[in-house]
Amino acid sequence: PRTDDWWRDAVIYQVYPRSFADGDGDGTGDLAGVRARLPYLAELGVDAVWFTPWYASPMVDGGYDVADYRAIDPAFGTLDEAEKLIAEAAALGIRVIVDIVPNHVSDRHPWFQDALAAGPGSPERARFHFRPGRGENGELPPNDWPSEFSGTTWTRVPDGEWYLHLFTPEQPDLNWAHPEVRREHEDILRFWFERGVAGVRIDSAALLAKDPALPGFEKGVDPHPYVDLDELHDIYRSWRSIADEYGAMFVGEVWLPDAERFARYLRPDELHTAFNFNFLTCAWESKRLRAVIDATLAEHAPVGAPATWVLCNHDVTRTVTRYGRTDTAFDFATKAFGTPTDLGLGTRRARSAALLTLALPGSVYLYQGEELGLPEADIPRERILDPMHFRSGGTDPGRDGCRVPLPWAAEAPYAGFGTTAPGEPWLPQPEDWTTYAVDRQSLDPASMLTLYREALLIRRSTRGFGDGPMTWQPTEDGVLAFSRPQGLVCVVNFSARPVELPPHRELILVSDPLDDDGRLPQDTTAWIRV
Ligand code: TEU
Repeated sequence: PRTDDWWRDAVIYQVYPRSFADGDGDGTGDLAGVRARLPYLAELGVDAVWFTPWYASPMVDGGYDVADYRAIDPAFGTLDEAEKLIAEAAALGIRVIVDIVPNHVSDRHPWFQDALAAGPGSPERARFHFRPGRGENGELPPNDWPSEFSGTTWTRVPDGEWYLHLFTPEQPDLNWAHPEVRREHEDILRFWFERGVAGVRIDSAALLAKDPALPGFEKGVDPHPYVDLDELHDIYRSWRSIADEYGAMFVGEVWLPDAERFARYLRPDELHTAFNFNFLTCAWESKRLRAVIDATLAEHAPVGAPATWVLCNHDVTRTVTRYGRTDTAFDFATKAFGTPTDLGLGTRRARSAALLTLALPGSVYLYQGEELGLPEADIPRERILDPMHFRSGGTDPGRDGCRVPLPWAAEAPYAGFGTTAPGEPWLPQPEDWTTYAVDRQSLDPASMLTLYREALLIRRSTRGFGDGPMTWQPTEDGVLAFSRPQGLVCVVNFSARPVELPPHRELILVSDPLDDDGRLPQDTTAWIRV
């Protein structure tokens, strides 16, 4: 692999360790499982793997509640195994990205335990946001901030003080105005860079800093009391200088629809990249997608950062399910149980979207199972573990439906989730999961997996995809076409009218077969050379 700015056009595969592969047969994915499946990732052709948190954690929020940032959770393995994994991946040309969760810690983290024990006014409490309550006896929370997962953001401790948590009560927010909080995270970054990781994903990257007055929403949200505060940029500048010592990269989880504010995180001395959620949430619709692509490229160009293209992750409805719905846009607020979906249509669109995404300039994120065309699973209510579900009062299905253990082998128990011994997966796999199994798809030239393997091979071996400019070609309504360097053209037909491809073109790859007249059908993408 290239050692220079590899991340500018990389394909980065997201592993959710709990659900990727289970090496010890206890039904929970682990590092042994990942190590056993590294050849699969190499064959798929990805440049890097991003691991969602693998640290010691009570797993209240799938590991985003970290008790020790320098230890691997025992359910996943050991630090020694993580180091072996990083080395084995490197030997296959795959880089490792870890997930840092700076906004909060687990309530089991020693700092929070110390803060509880030390009491009001103590230096231990100063690392968090502890406040007296309002009302005569302090029985009301200090302000009215709503949690990211619905409900309040404040929990009261026995001595009467309240602490802030933007997510669950088991995830107390750190006070980023405290120098020890900054120092600790700089140490954690070095700890992982020293162990050979090539990059860091920054969780909830726009939420860390809070207005110290903690003004309630009744005072308005302009400026917002905790989203996108200016102080963040100073933090990321110092992080960048540490990453530069190691030649490592950052990808920020920056949920900010405003293009100008978003781009500030990507200035040359801040984060290298950030997830493009405007692309993820966009409907499958030609005009809107083109507008998002144009806005994305326009906002990245002035800061010199590459765009990222993301269709799916561990927080959102899986792509084939979303694209099979009447409303194909993604919105946390409208997520509901039992929304009808046409999986055939969704799959067709997801295939088309895969080739569109992989032809755009920048880096691409692929969430485990996306390459298998997995749908969102219906998790029986009594098996749901995601706190987002409970905190919504049971109305939101939560995120477990996109976190179901992967199917590897159609004939094996639990679809081969266990690499050495079968164990009942921590989330139930749907009945038809075996139809998506890796071994079955590997033998099927028309499978989603085969399409991804072919597309990634072509992308890697063809200069012109990934890096470099793109130019829109004139098309009819409902069709997008753009050219890349070396005469490569990507054509996407969203419309019911079949599209004639130019004569004398070489067809490189197509997401579904051309029609009998050699035209591109609806919801199909072609890569051609003219
Ligand atoms: O998600 C943060 C985030 O994206 C939320 O603010 C998002 O808006 C929310 O899911 C919907 O309201 C990250 C992780 O990706 C997620 O899995 C964690 O649960 C969360 O941080 C807390 O660490």
